[in-house]
Amino acid sequence: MTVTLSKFNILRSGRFLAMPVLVAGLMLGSAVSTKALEIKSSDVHPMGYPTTDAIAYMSELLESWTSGRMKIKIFHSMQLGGEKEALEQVQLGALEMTRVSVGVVGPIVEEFNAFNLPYFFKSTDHMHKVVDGEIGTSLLNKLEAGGLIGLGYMDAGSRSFYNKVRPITKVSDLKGLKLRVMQNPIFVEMVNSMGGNGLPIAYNELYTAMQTGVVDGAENNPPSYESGKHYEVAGNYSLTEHLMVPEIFVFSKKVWDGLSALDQQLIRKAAAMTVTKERELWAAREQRSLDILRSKVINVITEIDKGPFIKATEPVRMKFGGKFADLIKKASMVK
Ligand code: GTR
Repeated sequence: MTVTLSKFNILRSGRFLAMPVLVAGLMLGSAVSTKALEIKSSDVHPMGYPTTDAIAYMSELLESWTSGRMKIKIFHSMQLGGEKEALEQVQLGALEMTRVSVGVVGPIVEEFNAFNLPYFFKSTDHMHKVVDGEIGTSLLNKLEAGGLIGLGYMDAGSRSFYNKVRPITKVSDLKGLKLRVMQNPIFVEMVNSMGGNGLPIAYNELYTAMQTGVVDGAENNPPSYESGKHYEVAGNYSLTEHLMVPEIFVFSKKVWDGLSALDQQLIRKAAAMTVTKERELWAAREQRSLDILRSKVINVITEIDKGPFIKATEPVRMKFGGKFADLIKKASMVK
């Protein structure tokens, strides 16, 4: 009698009420859909990186909610090649999901290039408010026309230059340096505007390109520079923080359209929780990567006067941002 009563009390307390409701919804779901679904998802990063670990968490959520009926198989560490190819595979429906940088999404939905402009976001907080708000949501929706379902934005910090020739402390230090960029013309012009030579190369070819001297260096955030061991071949890292490009994870519309409404809902719910998880993992990893780099006596240059870098890249913002003047204005007003 006492036991029954206390159970009843627990169920009545607001804190626990959500759980039975969710479970009931999911049980209804398994009655509706019994089709097993293994979602293949690719990432250029290894396991243990915030993005891959976040997708592993998403898999755990889906598995537990559906008693193993739905799960994600992660193809990490560039097993499926670069990001441009992964996006193409997802568009074709050969791959269900991928996590890529917004940097390579510009060629599919042009407006994403607003987020790819140098020194565009004012801070991480500003970026979160833009991508999580009306602007970010409307861009995710536009992906549908390109055969992709946008599931959410993840953090990727700020990108900075590294190279094996000399430390960059001022704009003129870029002169003549061959620097790899992501495959999007905006980034080539960004490097060129600062006096360097920007070369678009896929991420999976970058380490070798630096090692063999095809390029002198590249640019990325601390976790990628550290986890990709790029410091082994390009030891001068200067925190110019010229780009704050978010990550995105997308689902194949071709596959999505064949899923039950409930499965779509479960994926959306898991995706929202995955975004939060990745951002927590990211914050911790960014600091840890900088600590690891310093412990390896990598030349991390933090004292950079960003003013001249912002000025040098103004023509790039003018040239590529002109088309999205309204979006840019709206984003700059987001508080
Ligand atoms: C990383 C990002 C990857 C990839 C890579 C690159 O920061 O997480 O998705 O875009 O940069 O430079 O290609």
